[in-house]
Amino acid sequence: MDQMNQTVRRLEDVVMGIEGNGGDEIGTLEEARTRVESHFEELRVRLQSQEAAARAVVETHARERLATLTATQHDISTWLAQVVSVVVQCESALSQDDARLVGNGTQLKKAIEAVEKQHDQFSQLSPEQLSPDIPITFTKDNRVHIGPKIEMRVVALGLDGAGKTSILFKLKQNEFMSVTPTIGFNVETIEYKNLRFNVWDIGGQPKLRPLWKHYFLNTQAVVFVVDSSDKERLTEASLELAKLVAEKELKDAALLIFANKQDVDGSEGVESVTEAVGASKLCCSHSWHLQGCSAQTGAGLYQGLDWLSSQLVASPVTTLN
Ligand code: G3D
Repeated sequence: MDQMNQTVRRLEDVVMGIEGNGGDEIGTLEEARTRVESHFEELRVRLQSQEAAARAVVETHARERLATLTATQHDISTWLAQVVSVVVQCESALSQDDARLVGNGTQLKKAIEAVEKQHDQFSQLSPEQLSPDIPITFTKDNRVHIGPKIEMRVVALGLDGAGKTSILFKLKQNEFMSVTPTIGFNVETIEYKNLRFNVWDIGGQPKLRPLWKHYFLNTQAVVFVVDSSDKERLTEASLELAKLVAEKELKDAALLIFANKQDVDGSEGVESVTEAVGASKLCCSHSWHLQGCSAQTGAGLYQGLDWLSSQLVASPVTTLN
């Protein structure tokens, strides 16, 4: 009976702990409610400021475009007036006698040349300039991007010989090239769907690795390349990966690990590379993905880029009129 009474008292305490005593003591339910409210209040405040920033970007974009269009309209009106005046000059020249026509010839030619030059300028207006569309894309952190392509800064890292440069060449030119080791860095731009990846391929030799951190500022994604056929160096790769994920400047960067050289006989598969480099444990603070690939055949490379774009872009390009 004692035990049962004790348990009943404890349960009463727990109920009171949850509900509060109706007086000064607030129960844990009320505390939890307050935490939920303040969490969503914070989200609302953050969303409101992100919305304000996005609106400002759109407004500025529209204002600048309208100002440019008005200036162009004005230029075209001036140009039209010049064309009319040149046409009138030409017509009156037709009724002149030959001697006067020859005398005025140089002057007329100059006027026509000036008009032709301006014509070149206006005929070069791009389809985007002649379209009212405002192509908007939202990034995952709710920033708005206007334009056909979103730029993404990516660094490609990994041990020397892992295949960074070969992957880049394959994506860039769609051909596997024999490469010379990267001494400093290569920068390549890879266009894929509505993204433009500016990729910094940084040399992976041990003496160059301390320099990697100088490339991290504003990096949105890291592509870490592992040679799946070089089992002996998987531990070394894992140590370098551990240093990368600990870098403050990369804390928000998405991490794509390419398990490269899958075409080589006897190379480690995706699961054993994941295990050997300890990816699940090391990378848990980042959004990460390990993709098997081959720079030689191209297999897996675009799946990797698809994953990267899904990490950056919240919605596909939409067009507003
Ligand atoms: P790095 O830029 O990471 O240092 P590289 O690496 O791109 O220079 O590649 C190192 C070597 O691996 C190169 O061979 C390259 O041809 C080869 N390689 C890269 N990717 C693959 C792949 O997917 N499959 C195969 N079979 N080989 C690959 P060499 O002989 O030129 O040193």
